[in-house]
Amino acid sequence: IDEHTPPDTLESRTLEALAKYIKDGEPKKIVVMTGAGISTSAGIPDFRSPETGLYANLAKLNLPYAEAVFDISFFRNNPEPFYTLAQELYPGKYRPTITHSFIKLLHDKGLLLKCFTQNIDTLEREAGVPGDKMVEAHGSFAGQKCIECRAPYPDALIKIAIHEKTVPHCEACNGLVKPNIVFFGEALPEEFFLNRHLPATADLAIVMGTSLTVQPFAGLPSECAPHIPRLLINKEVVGDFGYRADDVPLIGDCDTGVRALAEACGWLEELEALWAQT
Ligand code: CNA
Repeated sequence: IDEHTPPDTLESRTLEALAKYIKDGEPKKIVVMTGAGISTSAGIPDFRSPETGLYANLAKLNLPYAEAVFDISFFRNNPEPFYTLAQELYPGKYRPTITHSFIKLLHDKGLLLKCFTQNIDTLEREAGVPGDKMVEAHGSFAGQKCIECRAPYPDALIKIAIHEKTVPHCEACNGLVKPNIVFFGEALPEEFFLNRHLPATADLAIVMGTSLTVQPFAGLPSECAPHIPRLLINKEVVGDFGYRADDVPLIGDCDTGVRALAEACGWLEELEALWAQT
């Protein structure tokens, strides 16, 4: 696709044309796909941003490679690095960003088919997006269990362990306890597989704040129907964005991008008011 290739569905590959498409009432089933980049302005570091990302700051944990901190076989033998990091990622101390509120606004307008997130911080829910509109593809910190006997472990005790940076063990079998977030080497939750056909039925896709490097999530935007517009709001071009006639890349910060889109749709005041309530 070069700049002379005409789009199929939009009038042009611009934010204005996309806003017109939305205002004309064309999309009724929007699929949103998000990653750590929508939460960085809340104060939660992502993985892969150079300098500020977690992977760039793991040297102090003495890992063989950065991803090891979230690798189930590494965790079995060496859970301390994960529990050192868990304190930084643990929900409860962060406020949703205006990007999270934008997803809630889409829901309020009856346009949100589903929000697929890779994030484990639950900020979409805290912004008011109902649980049945969410697919938390990599699980979340809501709940934890023993990796051996699968016995659930009490919330109150894991909070203490994470706060004190100690490693919690199962009360029944003394196995390691792990929050219900999906590590490398573990299966994704069933809800991901039950919903992964939805991008193919959407009439607009919005992808925000993800490097699209973790499979199978990274394949979701490619499953959208070929003629539907796909908006990318991200600091860098990712995945197969730009290869389709109706791809609109908005390269930059998510919060700035959703404000620009809301403004172009005439929703900015509503969005700011919604965010102010969070
Ligand atoms: P990633 O690989 O760290 O990529 C983040 C992407 O977002 C990169 O392309 C950045 O350029 C981009 N980005 C960062 N900040 C912004 C911003 N303000 N505006 C626009 N773009 C931005 O993260 P992914 O989510 O793609 O990787 C998947 C992993 C990260 C999942 O398994 C998550 O569980 C995991 N993770 C989640 C959190 C969280 O829950 N908040 C935090 C850190 C990592």
